Amino acid sequence: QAADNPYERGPAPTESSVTAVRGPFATSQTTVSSLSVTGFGGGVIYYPTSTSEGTFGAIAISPGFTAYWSSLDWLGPRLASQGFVVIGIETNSTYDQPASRGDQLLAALDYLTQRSSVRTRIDASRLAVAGHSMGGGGSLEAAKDRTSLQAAIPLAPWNSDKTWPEVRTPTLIIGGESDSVASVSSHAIPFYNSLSNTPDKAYLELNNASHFFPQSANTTMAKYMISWMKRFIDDDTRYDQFLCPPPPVTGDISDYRDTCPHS
Ligand code: 9J3
Ligand code: ZN
Repeated sequence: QAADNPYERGPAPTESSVTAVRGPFATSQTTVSSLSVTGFGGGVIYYPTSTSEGTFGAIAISPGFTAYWSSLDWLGPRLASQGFVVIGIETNSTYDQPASRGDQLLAALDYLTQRSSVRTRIDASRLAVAGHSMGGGGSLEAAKDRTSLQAAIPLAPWNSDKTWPEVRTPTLIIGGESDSVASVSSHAIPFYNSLSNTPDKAYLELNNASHFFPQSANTTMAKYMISWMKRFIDDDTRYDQFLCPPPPVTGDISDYRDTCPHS
């Protein structure tokens, strides 16, 4: 790791490394039974197998309404292999609303850093949340409730609360241009615009994508998630090249808004 940033993990990134199906770290995984935890419904932890680079930042991810972690599980190894401990959660009920999903994401982070079998592998000061749909709305709820979070990434987020001035966490919202369940005009874009106290924010819109884009492996989505998590969980400015200047609005990207340069 570089002497000037104790949080950097892994080699210098390239276009090929941030778009790869797997990053530089070999990973392991372990299932968390709902019976062994409180405040959320268990899930799966993915983590870099090696401890030779020290501790890692950690990310909790929630699925959407009626969905299970299995709907997003391609993200577990994808993110962990870049140098993060990831917990994909099950919710207490698949019908839980965004505010509850936010509380459950925070309970999962507390479990991960305080009680889980991988707790010694984690830097508990470097934590993030993400989620799909009501889980994305939940990631905004979690960031509102815990301003110490280092990054949030709502994916096709859904929430009846349209205003998020309480959030202080660097937030990347990813929306689908053709989402007819949580339309970007009623959800992702108003949420982005309302993040008035978040110095670092971005809005990535995926061309022609439906509400369910996070449920299949998506290279563009993964590239920007990895870059945002690295930049703000690890303070790793080597990833600024993928965020600022912003990508051109062409091909897979139908809109991109940002606050470059990032602080
Ligand atoms: O988590 C989601 O997929 C939320 C979208 C939804 O079904 O909202 C209807 C109330
Ligand atoms: Zn609000």
